Amino acid sequence: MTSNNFLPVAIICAILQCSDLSAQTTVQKVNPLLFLDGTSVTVTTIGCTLSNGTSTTCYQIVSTSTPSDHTMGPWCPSNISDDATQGGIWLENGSVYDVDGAFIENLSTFYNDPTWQMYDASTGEITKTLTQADCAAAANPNVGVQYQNYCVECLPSYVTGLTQTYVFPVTPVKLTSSTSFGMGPGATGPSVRGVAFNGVRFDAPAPVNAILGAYTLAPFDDAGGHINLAAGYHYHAATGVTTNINQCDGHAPMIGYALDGHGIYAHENEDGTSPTDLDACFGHSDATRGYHYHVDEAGNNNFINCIFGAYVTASGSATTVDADNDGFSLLNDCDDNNAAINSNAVEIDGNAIDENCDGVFCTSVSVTSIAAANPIRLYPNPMNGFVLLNSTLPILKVEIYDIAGKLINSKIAPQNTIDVSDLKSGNYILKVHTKEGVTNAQMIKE
Ligand SMILES: [Ca+2]
Ligand SMILES: [Ca+2]
Ligand SMILES: [Ca+2]
Ligand SMILES: [Ca+2]
Ligand SMILES: [Zn+2]
Ligand SMILES: [Zn+2]
Repeated sequence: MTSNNFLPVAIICAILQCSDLSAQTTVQKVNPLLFLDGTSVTVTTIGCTLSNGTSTTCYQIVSTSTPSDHTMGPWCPSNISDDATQGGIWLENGSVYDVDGAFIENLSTFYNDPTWQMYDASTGEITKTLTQADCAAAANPNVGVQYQNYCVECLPSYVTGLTQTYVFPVTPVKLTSSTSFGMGPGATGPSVRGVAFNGVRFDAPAPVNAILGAYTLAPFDDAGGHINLAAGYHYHAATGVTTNINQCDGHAPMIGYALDGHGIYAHENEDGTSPTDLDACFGHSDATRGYHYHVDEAGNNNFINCIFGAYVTASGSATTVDADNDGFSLLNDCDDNNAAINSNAVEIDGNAIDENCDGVFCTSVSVTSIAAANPIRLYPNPMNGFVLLNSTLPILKVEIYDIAGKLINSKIAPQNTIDVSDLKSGNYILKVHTKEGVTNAQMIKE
């Protein structure tokens, strides 16, 4: 055989798109350990059948749709004098608007329609749903005239006891063609887009036109979520409030999993750019993450457009497996086919492998502070107005120190949200006290 029989590498690569080959061959499994511990999310392993006919193993997530990493609400302000902290957001035409009192006051101008009058002109009081019956009646596209000009908010207390179940293949399978989401013309796939690490779903776009057509407004909170009586709390926009897993290479942070088991990442990379090579579903591949999605911009009331992976069509009975015999069952192992990968493994830099199953492919990421007993996650980081703390233990006290070690502020028994809007730009150390001890976390204020 002579070298004439070989096509020059450049030509082969032009045909096969060599640069994509390694990206296409990387397949990242679903990591069950990334779902936030607690009572609101339960993960089990079950047998399942995928849309391509394959029988395989799946993770089943049962969620109460109660985020443990941020508070829910507020949605509707009470008076047109209220500021943005007393209301949520509205998504219109690609932009995110604060639903403060002024937004409600100006609705007739905003939508150029004098029928909008959602407040009492003499008191400034905003007309909003006040009971579960109001919520049920007004959060309905065929809302009656009596609920026109209502700001609709359904409260968490209306949906206690509700659970949602989501099933992901442990190993995602990319198909040669995409599946459109359910509930649309010609659609066969699921309707839910994916699930955040807190167990709350990324839902189909909110039916904004029907909502507006009824002269109602059903705002989202600052995390992009609101409640309906059937689905409970759910997201329509990714605003960066839920748990982010920051990447080692500046790629957009991971925010959850799509229902086909492929990872979902934020819209923007750390430098503010967004990928330019996304397919029709909003997915692409790289050598580290394999095939994955980037969500749409928050203002578009959208996450991803379709799925390219096989989705679960039937689920079977519970399984417990420790296929690689490393002492970590599939439920607690991010790769149950490799005994060198588990929560006790040592992270190795410079590869696309998350050896220790913490969701990060390298030894250090600036925004995650790990103490042995109690990892504390801060996000967003850098932040501007507030910081959210994710701790597995109740937080007793948080102290904020400047870089010189001077105590700036101390908060006793805070909720998971701390207002840092009064801090100057710069680096700070947070000392987070729990009954198990103190964890230091670095925080950057923009
Ligand atoms: Ca194992
Ligand atoms: Ca393993
Ligand atoms: Ca890791
Ligand atoms: Ca690694
Ligand atoms: Zn909704
Ligand atoms: Zn990407």
